Amino acid sequence: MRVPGAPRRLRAAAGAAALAALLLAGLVAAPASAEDGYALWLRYAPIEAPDAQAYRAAATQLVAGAATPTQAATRDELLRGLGGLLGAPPRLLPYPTAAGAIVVGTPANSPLVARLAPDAAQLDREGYLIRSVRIDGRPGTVVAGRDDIGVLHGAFHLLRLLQTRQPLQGLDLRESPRIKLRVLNHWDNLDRYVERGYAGQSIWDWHRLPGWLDPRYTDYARANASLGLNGTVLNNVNANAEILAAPYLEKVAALAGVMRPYGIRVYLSARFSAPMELGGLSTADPLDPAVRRWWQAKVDEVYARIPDFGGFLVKANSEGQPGPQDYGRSHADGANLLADVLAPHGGVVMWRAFVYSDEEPEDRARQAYSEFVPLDGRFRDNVLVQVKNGPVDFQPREPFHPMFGAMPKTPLMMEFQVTKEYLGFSTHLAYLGTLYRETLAADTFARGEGSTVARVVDGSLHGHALTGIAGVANIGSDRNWSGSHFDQANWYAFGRLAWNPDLDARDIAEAWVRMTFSNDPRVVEAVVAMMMASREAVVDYTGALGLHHLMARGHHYGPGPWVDGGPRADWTSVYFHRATREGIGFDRSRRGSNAVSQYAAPVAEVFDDPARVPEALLLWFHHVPWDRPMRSGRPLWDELVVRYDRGVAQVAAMRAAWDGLRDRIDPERHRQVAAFLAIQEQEAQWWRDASIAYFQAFSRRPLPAGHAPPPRPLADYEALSFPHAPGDGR
Ligand code: GCW
Repeated sequence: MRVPGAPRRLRAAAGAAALAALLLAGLVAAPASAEDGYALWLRYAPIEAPDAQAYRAAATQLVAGAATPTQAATRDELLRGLGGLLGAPPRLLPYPTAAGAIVVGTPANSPLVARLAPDAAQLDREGYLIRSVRIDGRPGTVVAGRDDIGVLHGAFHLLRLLQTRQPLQGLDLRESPRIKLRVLNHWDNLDRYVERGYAGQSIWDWHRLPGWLDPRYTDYARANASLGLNGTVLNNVNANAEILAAPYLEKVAALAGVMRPYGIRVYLSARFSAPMELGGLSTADPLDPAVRRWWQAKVDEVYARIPDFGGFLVKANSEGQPGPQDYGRSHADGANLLADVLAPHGGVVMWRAFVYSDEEPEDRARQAYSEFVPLDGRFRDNVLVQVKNGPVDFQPREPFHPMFGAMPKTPLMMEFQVTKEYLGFSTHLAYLGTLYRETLAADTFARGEGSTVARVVDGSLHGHALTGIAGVANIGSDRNWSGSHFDQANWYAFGRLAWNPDLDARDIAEAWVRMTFSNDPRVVEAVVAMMMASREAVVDYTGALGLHHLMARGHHYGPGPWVDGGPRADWTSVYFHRATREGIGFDRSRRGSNAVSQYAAPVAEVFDDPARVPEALLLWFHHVPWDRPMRSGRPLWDELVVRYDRGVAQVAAMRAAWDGLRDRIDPERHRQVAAFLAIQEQEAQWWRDASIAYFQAFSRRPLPAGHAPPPRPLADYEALSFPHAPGDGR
């Protein structure tokens, strides 16, 4: 280290001190900056020779303003990203002087961008274009948006091109988000407990806010912006009213300040009874004038602190949460009350449709539709109804929710679960890009063929400009953010699909692998193959052919097909699988609960017919005999057993594939993934054994040849208890 101008002895001392400081930083940083997963898909690892040369030539200079915090964030990200990828950052200049310049900005804030990409002024909000251009006769690249945030998104896309080794020549890309509100939902409590969270504590350190702004918040915002996400709901839908109290609003405002430069707005889950808990009112009746006044004042207070506050997410009259029905009012009355007070500020209400009656009800899968569809047309313009992807609850496989397509006058927001409550927590490798795409690509037939769920959600089917998509976050305080390296891919896939719901799950997986692990073709091929097969493996070993809700009670860890009794039938497994000596499956056909009738006619007909329903959904819609012949020619029982074993075998295959990559992946991440895959294999086997032991007591059929009987009696599996399994609701 050179310390110019200092006397020699001092210089040596300063040098030693600096060296010590560096070493110390190195010691502290080394384990952290090793491949511990913190960097997510923004690792910016050096591009290998000989490719590096071409990329360096295409990124010699950077012309980027820093007049606003967003511009500064964009410039810094490019310097950081290109610096990492190319070994040294490009020169930052006010005007290009050589070939290979990258020019970023909007036509409004950069005369050069106005000259190179005047059409950027016509882009959609948050959109961007990336184009190969000539600047004074020399080749260069322009990244332009109509607004600063668009430019930031474009910068991340440009970095992705390098990270995934795509050429920087001949570019002509134009991107805009298909869905307006692209948000994460954190089920985070104020004491940092995360409901259904498997990645440590909440990322929000409420106690130290607003004084301490953990740098992790900025990295969170960067990661989300890199995907094009633009909102985050900070607290659990099972909400504590306290989040709306002044001291917490101050903390929320501090977080909003960190998110703002990255184009991320904050939202809060509002507890419907907050006027009573915080305001001391005797009612939370949405039609009561005092209640309305309370919300009005509260919302004004929120906006005084956070002028770009996004709005409220509400879980009402669901699983014991308070709501308008407590006062004989409808979901529309409740949502509209909040919508009215938010509207003058530009805020929205995201009103959840995950409801089912407190009493012993009709088929649980039917209830949200029954309650909400009659309300179509009764919600204010700034209300979105947020619907889970399927009609029960984030199961490894569900049909698409029948509300999609059935409420043409109401913007329906998609809610996916990114955290894997039902797909093995954080230790099982299950890539959800395929699950998300399966739902988004499903055809509702609401307006004839081609009425996909994606088109309901992006507003194009029914002409809505206000549109939204939410993902229940899998983010926590764990160093690797998501509890496992592979769960980062689900955050990534959700974000990419929120931007463009028609993207291909495999392409997303491939980009993620290249950015997160390696561009080595052997790694890319093997890991993408693992990911693409992984979700189906979970379906197979937890219960295929349309079985659902078979997990253990409460914490939902491990198998529990025997779960029965307790406070309500529709929280048990037996309610959903309906196994008897004769057969298995929930009859939702016209002869049964008639849930099929909630789908548009062409879909209903297919689902209603056991011969035409996709086998993957057979037992969701039908109760059929154990010996029913399946397409494979095997009887149903044999087919189920074959699927259980196929799921376990797939996990074994993933382990073998991963082992084969030992020399091609950094040891730290390789070791953890390998250990988690071993856990997954054990647990897949456990699911398989316990489920077969249980269902065989009904089917009374032998296992097909070559399939081993469960090693232990059913009672042993039933006796297992995990009182401290993570993430339970409370
Ligand atoms: O999936 C279930 C979970 C609950 C959750 C609820 C919901 C936040 O088991 O923990 O509560 O759904 O989505 O509201």
